[in-house]
Amino acid sequence: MAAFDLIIKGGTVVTATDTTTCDVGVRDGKVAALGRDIGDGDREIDATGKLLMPGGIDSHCHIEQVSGMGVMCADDFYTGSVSAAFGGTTTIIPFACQHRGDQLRAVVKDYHDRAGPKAVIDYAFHLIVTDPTEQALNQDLPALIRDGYTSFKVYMTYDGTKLDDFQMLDVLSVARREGALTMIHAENWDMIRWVTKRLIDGGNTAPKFHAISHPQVAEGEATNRAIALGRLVDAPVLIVHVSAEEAMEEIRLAQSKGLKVFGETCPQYLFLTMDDLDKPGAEGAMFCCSPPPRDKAGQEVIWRGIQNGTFQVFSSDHAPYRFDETGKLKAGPNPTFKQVANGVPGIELRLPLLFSEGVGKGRIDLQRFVDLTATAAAKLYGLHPRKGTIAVGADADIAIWDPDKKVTVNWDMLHDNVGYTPYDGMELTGWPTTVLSRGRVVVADETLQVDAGSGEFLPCDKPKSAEPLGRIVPEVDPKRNFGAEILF
Ligand code: DUC
Ligand code: ZN
Ligand code: ZN
Repeated sequence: MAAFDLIIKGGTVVTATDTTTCDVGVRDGKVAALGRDIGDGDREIDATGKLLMPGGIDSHCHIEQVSGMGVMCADDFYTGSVSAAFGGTTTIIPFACQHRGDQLRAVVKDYHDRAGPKAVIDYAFHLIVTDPTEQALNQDLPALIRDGYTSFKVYMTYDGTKLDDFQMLDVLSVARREGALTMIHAENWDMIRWVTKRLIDGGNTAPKFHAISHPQVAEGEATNRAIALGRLVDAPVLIVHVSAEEAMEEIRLAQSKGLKVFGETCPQYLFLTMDDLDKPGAEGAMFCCSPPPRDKAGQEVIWRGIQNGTFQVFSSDHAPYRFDETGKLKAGPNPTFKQVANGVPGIELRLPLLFSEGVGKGRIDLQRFVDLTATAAAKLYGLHPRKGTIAVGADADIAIWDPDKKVTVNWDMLHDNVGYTPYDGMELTGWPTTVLSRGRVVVADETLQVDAGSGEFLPCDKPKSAEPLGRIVPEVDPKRNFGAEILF
């Protein structure tokens, strides 16, 4: 009998800390041994000349979700997870999104019903909380956190999703008490709608004005406020999809003070600019996302944040809408920018883009690449060490990369259901050619090898990232507030 179910021979194993050339033995879906001459497997993969990296974890993607404007994503859990897998991602953490009036428990059940029969790779869920009722705060959230939904996103913007500061504090204090991490969409809604009204009143309705309507100062202000709200109740926060220098600087400053403030950025802020929104007719709608892409200089700023560690995670924020009446053009062939569903696809290209432009161009090393795309997310969201690394005992979620493979991006080669890619024509070097999830070969020879529904739900642990510092601001510290009891 062979020692392993599978052995991957001769590849170079890359983790967030090391690079080693060795064989990988897989048994019962887990990495069982790393080394040379470790034995044989029932199945063998020759990975000579290839890189073995932990399968990516996409910790920010929208799948089979109805947007605030009532538009259904183009990808369901089948196309979304297949597309992720072809791009080297083996775990996704999409959102179970509460719309106002929804009960959180019912929302979670609904997403399980959608994902269970379709996902081909493993998945967890973040919650989106838009309606922090007494029931949600005191019963549903604590119970769901205990059941493995240990992170939630809140919005400071949009009429249908926005929490005010008071509600944010309510949610943050539940997160602190129960051990969950709060992800924050930080943009100042009043600034956005004030500028939007003036743009629309002036007849400036084309998609390109979307970029003008979300000024960088709106992101910077809200990021500053989000951090302050977290500080008041000593709750760690993670600022999602950061696009603007001011926001990045707020995060950096907070980190330099020792606060638990985490940052996420996405491909659209490295590879797109606001000029992409300036296309003929409604075509710019394909690039409308929030926050919007900024300018060339802004891209370099975001690269700096990736290099200096301000950003811990690089997610896709895959928010897929087709360029037709089911998606971007739901309001008609010439929508105002206000009517365009916000979001761009990116679940499949996230890793190849960062590999080619980051590692390939010498901006980051392989360790940073792995950390940004897999390891840090596993740690931040309570999936480590099962996910996010190649180590004995971890799930055998491995992407085997050909670091020299050259690819010119076009939508036909992708596996999502969006119908276009914002990255069309880009020339990339490096591509994941074989992708394993729990030791199962999911993708090989440019073909999907597994069935719909073979992905598993992953309950998340309460992450260390969410543990409070124990450093509440003096005014609410029982030792400094004349004895008043302020319950968090
Ligand atoms: N926020 C997201 O996280 N994704 C898409 C659009 C948005 O506003
Ligand atoms: Zn958002
Ligand atoms: Zn998003």
